Amino acid sequence: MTLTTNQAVLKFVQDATDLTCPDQVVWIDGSEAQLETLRKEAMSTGELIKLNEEKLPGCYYHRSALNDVARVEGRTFICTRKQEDCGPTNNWMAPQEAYQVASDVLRGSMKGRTMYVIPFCMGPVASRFAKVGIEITDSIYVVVSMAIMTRVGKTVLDKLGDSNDFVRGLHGKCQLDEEKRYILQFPEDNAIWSVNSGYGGNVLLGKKCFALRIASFQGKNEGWMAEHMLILGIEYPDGQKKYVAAAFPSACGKTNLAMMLPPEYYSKKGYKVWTLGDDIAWLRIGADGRLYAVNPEAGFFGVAPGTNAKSNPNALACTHEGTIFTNVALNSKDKTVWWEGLTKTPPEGLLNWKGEPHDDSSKEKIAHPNSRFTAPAKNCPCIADNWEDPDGVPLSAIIFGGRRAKCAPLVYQSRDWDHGVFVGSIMASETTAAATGAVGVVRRDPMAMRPFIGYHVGDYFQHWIDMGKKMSNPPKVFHVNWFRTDEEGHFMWPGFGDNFRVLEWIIKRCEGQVEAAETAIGYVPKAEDICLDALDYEISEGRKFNVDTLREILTVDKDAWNADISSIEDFYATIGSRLPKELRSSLDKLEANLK
Ligand code: OXD
Ligand code: MN
Repeated sequence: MTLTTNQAVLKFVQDATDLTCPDQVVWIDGSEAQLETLRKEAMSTGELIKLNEEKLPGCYYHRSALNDVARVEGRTFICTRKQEDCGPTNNWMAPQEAYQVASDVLRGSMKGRTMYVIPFCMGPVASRFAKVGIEITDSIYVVVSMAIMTRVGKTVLDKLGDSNDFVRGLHGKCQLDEEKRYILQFPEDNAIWSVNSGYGGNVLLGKKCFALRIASFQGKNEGWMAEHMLILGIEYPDGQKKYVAAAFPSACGKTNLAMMLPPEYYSKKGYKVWTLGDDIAWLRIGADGRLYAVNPEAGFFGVAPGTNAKSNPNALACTHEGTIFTNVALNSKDKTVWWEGLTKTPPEGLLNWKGEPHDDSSKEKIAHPNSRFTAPAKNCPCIADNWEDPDGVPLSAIIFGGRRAKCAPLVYQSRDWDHGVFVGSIMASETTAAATGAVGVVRRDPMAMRPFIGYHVGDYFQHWIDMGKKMSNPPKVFHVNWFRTDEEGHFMWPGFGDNFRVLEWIIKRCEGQVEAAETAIGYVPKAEDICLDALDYEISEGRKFNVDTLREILTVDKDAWNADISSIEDFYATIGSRLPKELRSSLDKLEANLK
C-alpha cells in the first residue's frame, strides 16, 4: 500500500520499480509491528541473528559480505554536470554516464525480491533544519538500520506533503560485485545511487551520502552548513550549559570525546558533559547572529573495537539494547558479541566476523577492525535532554583536531573567523603504525571533510568564509591535538576525560575570562591557565605529567611548522583559482610569522 499521493515520490518509486523489477513493493510506515515482521523475515534467511534477549534485549547480529566491509572512497563519485565543479578532492563521473552505468547494474536486479521504500527525515521532523529523503532498497538490514539512524515512516511523508524537495536514494545490493560497486552522488539532482554494496557507510544513504555530501551542497546554496562534527554540551555546577562542535579525522577519538566523562575532580563539583551527536552537525545561523547546531541523525554507527568500560562506558551502554552489530565476533554459546578491546581475553566459543570458529593460535582479528554497532541515540546515558531541540543549540566554539606528533600544540585559538577557516582548511592527521606501517605520513583532511564535501573544495572554503560574514556573533575557532609525543614516542597528554581541562579553557576564552599568548599560529594558553588539579598521569616509567610537560606541549615548534608549509602549499595548489583569497593571505601571514 502506498503511503502518499505525492506525485514526485510516486514517480520516483515507479521509475525504480520499472528499472529493478521487484516482485513486490513495501512502504515503510515506521511502526514497530512492521519492523518486527521484517526482522523475523531477515532472521529466517540468516540476514539477521537474534542475540541473547536477556543480556542484549532487542539486539541483532549481521555479517556483511567478506569483500564489503568499509566505505569505498575510490568508488565514490560526485556527479556534477561540469567536471570542474567537483574539485580535486573528489572522483568525478558525468551524470549521464553514472546513471547509465548504475542502471545497467540495477536492471532487473530485484526480480524475486522485495523493494522497500523508506521515507526518512534527517533532523527532528518538526525542525527547520530537517530534510526529507526517500531511500529505496532491497535490503532489510538497511531498513532496520535506517530505522535506528534516522526518523522513518508515515510522519515523514506527512511533513513532505506535495513537495518535490526530497533526496532520492536508490540502493540495490545487486551481486555485491566489488568491480561494479558505485556510490554515486548527484548533488544537482538531489539524488544518490548506491549499487553492489551492503556495508553501512555505503548504503545507509541518510548518513555520509546525504547528511554530508548532498547536504553540504544544499547548505552552500541555501546558506547553511553540513559538517563532519560531534556536538557536545558542558554543564557547569551552576546549571549553565555551553555547546561546542568538533571535527576530527578518523582514528582521533571523536566518539570518545562526544561521550566523555570529566575527571572525578570535576564531576564531584557538578560538571557534566552531555552528548548531542557523535558524527554529523547541521549548522544554521539564528536570529541572534549565533551559529546553531542540530544532529541530523538519531543513532550512532560506531566502531566497536577498542570500545570498553574504561575507554568509553557511555558508548558501550548505548549498545545494550535495540542495537544491530555488524562484523563483530559472535559468541555461539550465549549469543552475545565480542570485539578486540572489549575484554582482555576473548571468551570461549567465538565465531569470528567471517562466521568461522575462532582458533586461539590464529593471528587474525576476531572482530573486523571496522566492525560496527548501530545503536539508538536515546540509549546513551549522557544524551542531552535537548538533543532533539528543533532549534538546535548555540555554539560557543568550533574545534578542529588532528593527530600530530610534533606540529600542533595541545590547543590554540584562531585570531578570528577567517583565520579559523584557514586552521580548518589545513587540518591534517598522521597515519599510525597500527593502521599502515608508515608512521607519520600526513594526510590533509580539511575540516575532516575530505571524503565528504559534495562539491569543489575551494567553493566549500569560500562558503565557510561567506558564512562568517553573515554571523554577528560567530563561534570562536580552536584547534586541538591530543597526540603530541616525546622523543620515545610516548603520548605526553593523558587524553580521554582529561581533555575536559582543555574544553574548560576553550569556554573560558569564549567567555573572555582568560588571557592567551599570541604566537605565530594563533593564541596559545598560558600553562597556568589550564587546570592540572588532581591530574595524575605517567607519560613513561618514572615520568609524571606536570606543568613543565604542559609547557612543552603548548610550544609552537617552528621547524615542524616550516616543514608543514610546503605540504599546505601543495594542497592549496591543487585548488587553484577557487582558493579564497582570505586563506592565501592567512598562509602568507603564517609563513612570515614563522621566519
Ligand atoms: C564514519 C566515518 O564511519 O567517518 O563515521 O568513516
Ligand atoms: Mn564519520
